Amino acid sequence: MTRYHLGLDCSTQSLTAVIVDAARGAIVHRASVNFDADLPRHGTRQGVLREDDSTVVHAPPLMWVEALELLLARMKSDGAPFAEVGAVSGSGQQHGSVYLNGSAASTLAALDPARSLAKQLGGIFSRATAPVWMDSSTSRECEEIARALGGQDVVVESTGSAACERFTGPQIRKFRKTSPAEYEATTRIALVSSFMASVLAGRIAPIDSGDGAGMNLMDIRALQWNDAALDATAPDLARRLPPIVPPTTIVGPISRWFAERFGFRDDARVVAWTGDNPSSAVGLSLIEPGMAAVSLGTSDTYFGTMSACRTDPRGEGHVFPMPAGGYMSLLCFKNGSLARERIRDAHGLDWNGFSAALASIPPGNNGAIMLPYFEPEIVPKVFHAGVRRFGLSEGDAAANCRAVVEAQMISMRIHSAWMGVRPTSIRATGGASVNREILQVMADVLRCPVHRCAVTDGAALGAALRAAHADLAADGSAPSWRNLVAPFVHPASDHRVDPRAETGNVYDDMAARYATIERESATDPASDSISAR
Ligand code: ADP
Ligand code: XUL
Repeated sequence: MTRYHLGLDCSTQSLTAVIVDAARGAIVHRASVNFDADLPRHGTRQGVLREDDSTVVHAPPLMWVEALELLLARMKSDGAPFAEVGAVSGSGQQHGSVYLNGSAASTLAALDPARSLAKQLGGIFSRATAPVWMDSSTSRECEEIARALGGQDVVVESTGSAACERFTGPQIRKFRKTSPAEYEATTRIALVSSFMASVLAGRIAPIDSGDGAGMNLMDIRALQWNDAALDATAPDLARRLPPIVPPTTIVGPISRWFAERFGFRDDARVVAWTGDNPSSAVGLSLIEPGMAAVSLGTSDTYFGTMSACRTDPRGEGHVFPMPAGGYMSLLCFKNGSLARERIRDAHGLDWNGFSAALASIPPGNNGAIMLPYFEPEIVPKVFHAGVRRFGLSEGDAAANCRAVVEAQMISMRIHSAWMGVRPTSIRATGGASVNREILQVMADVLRCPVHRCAVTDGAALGAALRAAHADLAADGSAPSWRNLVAPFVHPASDHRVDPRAETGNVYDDMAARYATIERESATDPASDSISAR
């Protein structure tokens, strides 16, 4: 009797597990391993290894393998119901790549349950570390790939994203240029997601189209490798890549190593893993077109769902196929909580003081505007940090609190317009979503109700729900996505913030002005006031 489904999320700093009972709509078990604290021998800080050149950021894949063994061992001793798990899936931090040598497939297929995973898998890598999404050392390779393909417009249109430093293709190109012998010794290149699925299934797993879209190598419409992109990236790349499959593909039964070691059933299914963002979209119940979510974390991200594939002509946003069908878009704003904290601290406030100050000034901030680039920005691309203020004095606490939040929400509105979908509601998550005043500005600027979600571990939850969907479908009783995810979205108690009618068209005018200022300052950095604060 199988009742449960296991989802894992191998993120930057931790490996997290969630077991769901889909029939009851309940999470029955949760656990997590923190890479720095639990596996200190790998010497990571915040899950990664940095070279002196801070643009190079890698992580050891063997650490993720050890984390998997440690996590499942802890869960077993806590009584996790592994014998009743029908299927397992997972998600990984996107873009990171793992390089495997010729011994990988046979080693994975013959793991000895009496010995630890890490001891047996140490020899399967042709590159000891995996470049991860925080690595930004491939600007030259991005230029070379874009030039070979006929320009960034062509890259966006064919792969769904502009050639980006952290994306896998540019990373592979750099590896081939700097370490040609190791590239020659590489027989398979995996993503973090497909690597972890390979370990679980005891065979080289395919790459799912959701995570494949984060490589600058996949045709975003055909959902297959794009030959021109492969040729522009590195020689003989096609034979080093596994096939691309739909996100709910069953890779095979779980490897005997896991069955014997932890008591999984021999026929428990491993479902293809995907990227953490497509998986989070499921965990946040974004399964129909026109839905949107905003995560207000260290950085702010905006997810939107679309029925058809539409790409961002400016090359700022990314498009990934969704596990539940259709596509999702992703925008990543680096100056999120970081920028809000800088203003809060500059004026000696706590969050209550910040919120009160923000609320003391009317929407539109009496015409004051800030471009909040405390750090170089991803959307829009701003290479040099520098806050710009227009009609805004740096010492005015209240006006600065309102200005930073209005700027962030207006920027989301402007830079998500290419998606061509006006959301009817937005789910808010992440640390700053507890702040009602910030959500009020979001609702007013984006002109729709904002629901605060209590979902944490959204990527692992999404993985468990994908495992459930694929497993039930394979048994001939595919549930509707809507019914499957609905019980898991618990709105927080004070969950809904509506746009206020009295705001009127203040933000239509302000968005137009903001867009002009943003455009002009991209070409001419002169402004009323540029400062580092
Ligand atoms: P991440 O997952 O990226 O580490 P979180 O989603 O945990 O980030 O969010 C952490 C951020 O939430 C902190 O950086 C902090 O600035 C912000 N935060 C926490 N409480 C509040 C609040 N009441 N108002 C605004 N921001 C808050
Ligand atoms: C998305 C991105 C990150 C990683 C790590 O493009 O780089 O969100 O997926 O979470």
